[in-house]
Amino acid sequence: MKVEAIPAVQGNYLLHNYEETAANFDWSDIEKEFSWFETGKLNMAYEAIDRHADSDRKNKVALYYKDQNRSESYTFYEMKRMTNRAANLLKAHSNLEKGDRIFIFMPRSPELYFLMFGALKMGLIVGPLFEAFMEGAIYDRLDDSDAKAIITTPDLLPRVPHDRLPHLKTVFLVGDNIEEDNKIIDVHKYLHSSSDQFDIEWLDKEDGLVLHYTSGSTGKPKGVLHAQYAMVQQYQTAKWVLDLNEQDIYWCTADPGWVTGTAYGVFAPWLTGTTTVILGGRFSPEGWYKAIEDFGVTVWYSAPTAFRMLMGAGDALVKEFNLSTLRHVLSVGEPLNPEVVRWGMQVFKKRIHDTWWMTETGAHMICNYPSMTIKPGSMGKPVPGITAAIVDDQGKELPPNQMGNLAIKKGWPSMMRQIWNNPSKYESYFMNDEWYVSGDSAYMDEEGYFWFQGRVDDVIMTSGERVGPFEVESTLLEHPAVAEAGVIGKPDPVRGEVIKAFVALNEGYEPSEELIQDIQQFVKKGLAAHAAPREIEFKDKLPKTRSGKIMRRVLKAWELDLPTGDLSTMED
Ligand code: 6R9
Repeated sequence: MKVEAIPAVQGNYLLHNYEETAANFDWSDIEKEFSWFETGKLNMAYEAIDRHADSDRKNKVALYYKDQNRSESYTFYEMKRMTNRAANLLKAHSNLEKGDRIFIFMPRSPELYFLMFGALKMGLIVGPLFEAFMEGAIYDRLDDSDAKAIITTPDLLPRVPHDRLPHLKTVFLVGDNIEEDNKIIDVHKYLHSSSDQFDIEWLDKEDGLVLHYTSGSTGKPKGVLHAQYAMVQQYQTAKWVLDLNEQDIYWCTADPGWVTGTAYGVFAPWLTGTTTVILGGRFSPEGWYKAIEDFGVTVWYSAPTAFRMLMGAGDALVKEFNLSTLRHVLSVGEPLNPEVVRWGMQVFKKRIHDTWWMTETGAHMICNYPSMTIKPGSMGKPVPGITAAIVDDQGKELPPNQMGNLAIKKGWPSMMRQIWNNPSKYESYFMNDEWYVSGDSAYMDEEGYFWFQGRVDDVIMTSGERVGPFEVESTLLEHPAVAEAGVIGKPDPVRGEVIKAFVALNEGYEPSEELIQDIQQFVKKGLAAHAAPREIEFKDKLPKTRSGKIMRRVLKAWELDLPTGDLSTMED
């Protein structure tokens, strides 16, 4: 089902001529915009906070924080002071040194960000964790990285197996009535009395920044290490892709446990001195629309699952809020179905700009820009300075419209620098020392737009036809009864594989044989006969990661009675 292209937006966007910029751009030009251009000595926390606090942005709001109990704001100057206090506290109550790993395992709150940037000021490598992780997931990550400290809350403390982690010397606890001992430090006891002056640890460009663990299809989660230098690309894409300027109020809905919540939750907006909204607590459509209205959000970055949930909450709800400040809307994390883009045009009168990148890439790679036509269903074009291609299994570039491996020419600023403790895993990402191979399959059309097809191992072969599960899922979602869909290939003696769909229904629909047939007909008509699922199974909910990706490998494991592998990133 083709959706019409959506023309470029007229206005003051920062990447006004994609072709011209892409032809002439060199990343090293951007280094000039940083305070460290001459010295080469840098620190993310300085660039993101102190630099603005020491400028005429001093009293500009850096952070609006809101949850059920708190509603607070902090200027860049206040952030500088609070992060200095946090750095002093961490330093005084531990033996942490530059390059040591410290994990953060707590719900969103201003303290999380004070402590995170305080740790960065000390030159520590920060490992953010999802709040819903259980003991096994925490153990794997802290053990693999020999973490020396963790920041957590009394509620979450029982899930930190500190007795089994010999390197873990200090547990910083953020809460009330805390009993300290030789390991446990009460953060609130010292935070406000610590000095608000701190000597930042100056680092080299290649020194560590964050360590994000991410799950592959097999084995234990792997630790993706990013370097300080990632800031070059995070800064520039904040301008080109997020289109952030001085007046913006920016809201990224991602949790800091996910790379989106660090790179684009705080680093990118603060590197550009932009006011950032952080909303704590649980998702609710009302709460989210209200946040846009209350803060006057102008740039909003979220994910397809969230947009689909908002879609499910109905268009009438949107009308109860004043969302007129919204100027630019973006999405990341999984395929943005054309249906969702069309809905965005209807209800927000805004284009939703898809962006493709990965934990390993550290920043945006392939995106839609305000100055460019959007082809709904496409991820857009490479960020200027990035070379993307579709290559075959030998690393040879394929012509337009052929499906293959989505690859990026090695050596962009925010590229991961290590898989922690696992050099051979790191090497396995690269082909011929030239291409980083993403593990996604895609094709590029004649106009240079990239189209996502699936994870390489998710591609379905049925009766000799290659079918991308995403296309089938997108078509399924256009059926009025379907709220969520996950599609896998099921081994079949005749056809190689047949297509099986797992479907969660919208309210008001009940599973039935008629409905199965109706949905099958719908896909046959909308997409292709060979792409229609032979089997449809109804589920109340589909297995998803915390960042909203449908876990097809779990669906497949259910189907084939196989072990499901590492589930630490799965939603409850
Ligand atoms: C930032 C982030 C990376 C994987 C990636 C791909 C999927 C991300 C997407 C997308 C289709 C998009 N993905 N963005 N698929 N369209 N715009 O998501 O990092 O959690 O490491 O996931 O997510 O499969 O390979 P991460």
